[in-house]
Amino acid sequence: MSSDITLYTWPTANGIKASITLEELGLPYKVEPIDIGANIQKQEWFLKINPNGRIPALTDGTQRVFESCSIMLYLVNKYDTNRKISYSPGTPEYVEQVSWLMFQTGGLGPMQGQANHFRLAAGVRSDYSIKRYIEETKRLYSVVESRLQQSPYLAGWKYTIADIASYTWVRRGPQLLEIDLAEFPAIEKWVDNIGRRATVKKGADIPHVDRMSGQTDEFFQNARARIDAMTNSDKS
Ligand SMILES: N[C@@H](CCC(=O)N[C@@H](CS)C(=O)NCC(=O)O)C(=O)O
Repeated sequence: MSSDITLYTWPTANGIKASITLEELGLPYKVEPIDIGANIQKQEWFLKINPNGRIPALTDGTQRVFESCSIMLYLVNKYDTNRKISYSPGTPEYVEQVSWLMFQTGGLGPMQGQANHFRLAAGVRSDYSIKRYIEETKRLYSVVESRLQQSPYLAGWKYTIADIASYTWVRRGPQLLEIDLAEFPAIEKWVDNIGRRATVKKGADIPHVDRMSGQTDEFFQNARARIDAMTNSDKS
């Protein structure tokens, strides 16, 4: 099947969901780097592709697709005819796969995103928000842990886009938020296994950006220390 795919992206948790999916499917695609630090995603031309002004977005010929999980579903529904990383529409496993995708896009992503923001990047210190969002992130991890205690992958017995969607968030959460993965042994094993895939390694580095791939433990320690040095701004 022919494709004319351009991926507009940046190497973030949402961005790499799309590039890992494309790598898994072995599809040819062009990459248009969108530096979100320079607000390229808010430019007029980009809003025509994603009216929400965020990455990732994708075009396939004249078709535009935005929202990372929507991009993943679009790609597998159209191109994963061998069902390498997806289940067939109309099957119970497909419904399970979509349920876990929605769990990620409606829960894990937004909650961990807020935890990351308040713990590492905010302009004020809010102890209430830090506690609320880290606790909610950990609660969501415990939901993933329970599921992975029952089956090796989120949608069942096969590695699918449902795993990719949550993996891209969970792989960095512990480092960013000081979450001890020893509390979540099934997640730890699942993250290690997925992270070893050559396709995942390649997709997680698209586009390659030195300042993103060079973020070390020290970088995140410094970010947390900046917040800790502020006075808590919550009103009681
Ligand atoms: N629900 C959206 C979220 C996309 C999103 O928040 N992308 C972030 C990067 S991970 C972004 O573009 N941030 C820049 C901005 O908010 O302007 C999706 O899954 O695609």
